[in-house]
Amino acid sequence: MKLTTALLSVSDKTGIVEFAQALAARGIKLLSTGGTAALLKQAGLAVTEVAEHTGSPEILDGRVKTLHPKIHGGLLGRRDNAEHLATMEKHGIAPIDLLVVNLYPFRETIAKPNCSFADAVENVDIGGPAMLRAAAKNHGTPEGGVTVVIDPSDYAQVLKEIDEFGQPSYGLRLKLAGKTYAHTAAYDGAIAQYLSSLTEAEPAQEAAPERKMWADTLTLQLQKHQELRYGENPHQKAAFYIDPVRGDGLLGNYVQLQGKELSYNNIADADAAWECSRSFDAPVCVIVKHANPCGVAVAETPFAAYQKAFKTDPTSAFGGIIAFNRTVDLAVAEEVSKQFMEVLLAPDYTAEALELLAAKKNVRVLKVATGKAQNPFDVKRVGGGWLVQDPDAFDVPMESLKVVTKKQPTEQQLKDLMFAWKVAKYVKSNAIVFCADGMTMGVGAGQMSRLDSARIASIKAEANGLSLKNTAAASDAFFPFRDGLDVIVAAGANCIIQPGGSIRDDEVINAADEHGIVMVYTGTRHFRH
Ligand code: 93A
Repeated sequence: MKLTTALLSVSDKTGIVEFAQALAARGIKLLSTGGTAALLKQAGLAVTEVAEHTGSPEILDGRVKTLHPKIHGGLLGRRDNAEHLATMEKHGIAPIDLLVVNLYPFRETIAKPNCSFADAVENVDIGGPAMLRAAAKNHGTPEGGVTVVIDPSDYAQVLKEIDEFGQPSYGLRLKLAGKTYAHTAAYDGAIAQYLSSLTEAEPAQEAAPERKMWADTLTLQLQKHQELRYGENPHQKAAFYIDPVRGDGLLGNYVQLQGKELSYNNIADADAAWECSRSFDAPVCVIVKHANPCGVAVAETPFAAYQKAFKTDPTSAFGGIIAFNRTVDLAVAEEVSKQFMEVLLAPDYTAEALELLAAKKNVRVLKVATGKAQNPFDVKRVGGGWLVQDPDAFDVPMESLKVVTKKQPTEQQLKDLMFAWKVAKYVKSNAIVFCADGMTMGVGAGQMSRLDSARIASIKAEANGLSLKNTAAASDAFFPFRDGLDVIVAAGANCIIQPGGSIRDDEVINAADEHGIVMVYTGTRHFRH
């Protein structure tokens, strides 16, 4: 089948003139709506306006431009159905083989700080999605069908296949049809989300309406980034999707320089390591196993940071994910290569470091973006739904710490406490973290009782030959009783940081005073599940 007619109606006019020129050069007739037609005519192209084609003018401020049987019949009539073709002939409906549409910029409009309700509503495209859905439905059969294009980055491929086959292949038509419905679904989702975020009466006002923090409807537009060999376990199928609208996570923010394909668990752990490492300003090394840091340290250099972080728990670090917030040079690459690691993350690598790492073919080496931006929200799947929350983006400033014991902290203790607190935020609850001199000395993670997390942290420290004497300890949430604190002090800590807020705070403060240690409150907790 040869393409005869294309309809072009685009708000984002990127590349449209060149694309239309290429279509015209291939003898394809161009139909177009007002603004698009004007632009194409300006470029010297022969274009028939949709209004002229249908015999109906654009009316109602452009709200009705393409909603006409001559357009929708041209898009929907089946090319392999004699009755359809006869009906089209009878009503003077010419087939439209190629539809190029992108929609009124609804999302961009409502993202503007002063967007009025009227502006938002006028940017709800009706005719565009109707045509898109019609064309995508009629993508046809291997013999022929309608090609639908919403994304200027697909123009080149469409032209290539027209040249090769006379019309885009069935495979491409199918793919573009799927992409189109994903797009219209997300578009309508954004409108639903906007409308359901408005608090009553607002629509009548001229000013930008006030929106609820959490709309009644939430839409996520996810794009498949990569298929994974399997999920958390080999019997689970899995894929990695990115959120192109809001994505600020690891997804979409890394380049894999070498190594085996990332696995499901690699991505989850790498994300945890990356999140933690980029929350530090000083050179840091974070080693993660099963989503928990098993060694974190800051130092003058990434090399020294790694040596310290590794010492925390060399056994757990085996097969871990290692993240840096500084360039990895040859010395660091040599040092980390002494152990078995799954993934290495850093903002950059020197050429010598990469050369050395190349010998370790299996190690996945990722170059990651730095900076402190966060995902705008966290999502967690539960039976029958999703839990959605703000990310835990709060970092307590040192000035806000409240000393609750008789004993005041030294400057060094304050530094250690702040470090311990920062790390505890990235350890699964219940989290107890012992630190000294910018290094984790014992990490107790993910226990159902805070007391057990404290015990585990000290058992691990001992097993790794580290003394907890005069360390700083962080607890991600308050102590419900004094017993957890007693265990921490018995292990050797001389200062503790915790949120406070238990009904037994007095009992816990008295215990700290009794032990003659320092305790500071943050006022915020960092549960992480
Ligand atoms: O207002 S509409 O919903 N009514 C329509 O019938 C219609 N047909 C196409 N908007 C409509 N469009 C949209 O106009 C397209 O989706 C495209 O975004 C835009 C292109 O208009 P112009 O060519 O005048 O710039």
